[in-house]
Amino acid sequence: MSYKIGLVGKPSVGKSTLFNAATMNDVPEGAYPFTTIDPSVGEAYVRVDCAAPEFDGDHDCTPNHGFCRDGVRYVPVKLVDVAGLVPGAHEGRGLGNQFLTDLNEADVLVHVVDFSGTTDIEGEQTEGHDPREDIDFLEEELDMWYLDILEKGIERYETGYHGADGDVETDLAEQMSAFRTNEDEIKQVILSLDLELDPETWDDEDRAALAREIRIRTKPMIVAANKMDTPAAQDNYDEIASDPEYDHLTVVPASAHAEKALKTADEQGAVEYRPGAAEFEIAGDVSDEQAAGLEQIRGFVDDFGGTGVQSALETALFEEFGAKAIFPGTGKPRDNGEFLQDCFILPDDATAEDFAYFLHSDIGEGFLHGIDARSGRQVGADTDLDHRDVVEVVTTN
Ligand SMILES: Nc1nc2c(ncn2[C@@H]2O[C@H](COP(=O)(O)OP(=O)(O)OP(=O)(O)O)[C@@H](O)[C@H]2O)c(=O)[nH]1
Ligand SMILES: [Mg+2]
Repeated sequence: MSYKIGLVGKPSVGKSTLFNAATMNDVPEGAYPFTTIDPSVGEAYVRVDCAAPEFDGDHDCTPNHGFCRDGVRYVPVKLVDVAGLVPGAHEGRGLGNQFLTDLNEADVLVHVVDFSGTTDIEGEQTEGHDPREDIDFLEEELDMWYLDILEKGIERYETGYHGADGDVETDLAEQMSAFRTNEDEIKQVILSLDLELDPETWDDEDRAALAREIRIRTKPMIVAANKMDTPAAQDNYDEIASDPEYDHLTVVPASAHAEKALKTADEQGAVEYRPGAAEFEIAGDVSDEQAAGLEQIRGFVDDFGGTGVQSALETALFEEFGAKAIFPGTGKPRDNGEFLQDCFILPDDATAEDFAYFLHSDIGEGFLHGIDARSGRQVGADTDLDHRDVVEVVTTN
């Protein structure tokens, strides 16, 4: 079981390029709309500082999944490259709304936006396009999609056999269950907007506000400001990052091209580059042309603390969605040399007992207490675990 991060956005913004850079896959990339039709799922990684160096003996860890490089664990997550969305997608425009459904399978979304302004709202080549339009349209498109389904839920409530005697949140939650919401959440949202629990009292604006609020709660999303290797993108980024209208969004500057180039050069031995790092070194013989290209990337990577591809995925999962990484173990290597083989991603609010259940239902049922491997202290069932905790679970069986 691993988390799924979805890449969304209009066509030609670089979703597939970012997907390839993160997963080292080779799905088609193209400067024309709808290069991607069917979604691809690949294995990407999120970085977690490895706990191994903190324990006696400084043993190397032996990851079962992913890998560890220079003290940084790369923990697998699923990345989904979805087809491009154009305005009106919720009504079937472009490739229609099939992939709106694909989006529901993602735990968190990265909205890839072309900050260079060289593609229009439909993904065709242009110049001077304002990326703000893209940010707005995608939010609106998702909101319209939610509104359609909300309206169906209201109809269901109004025409249901219970008439208007049942609870509206029950019907809405059922209609919107694909969004992974529930009655409690729907009720909370209705009340938080100062609305009554009676759809007859809601006007169009109330319904739209309700759909938007449910979307915000159930579709955590950040923006990856892509193509930041171009001067136009850097200007747009400076402007939008300081625009109060966009304060509600986390915007991570990124260059999928730079990440791909560095990873490829690392594989070829031309540079030493640890994916996501803020620096790299030229290690082998490189042609003058390659050296010039790498120096251009260096300028960008220095300014923005990396290519942004790794940080976009990590910001989405750890900050926007809310997750933490937990290592099961005692802090000592096994006799066979295995050490800190696993690093699991859990929801932000997971307790020691949740962690036990996550490992296995038998472990959860037999849970006695946990032991924090760093301090040797016992941790009770309800203790909230912290990011990067190393925990041994003690059970009755
Ligand atoms: N300068 C620059 N160009 C990029 C970058 N990432 C992608 N591109 C270019 O943008 C164009 C579109 O890239 P794709 O990855 O096919 O875009 P997409 O969002 O998957 O497009 P659809 O599949 O049509 O929705 C290609 O020409 C890429 O080379 C980047 O970081 N910098
Ligand atoms: Mg694509």
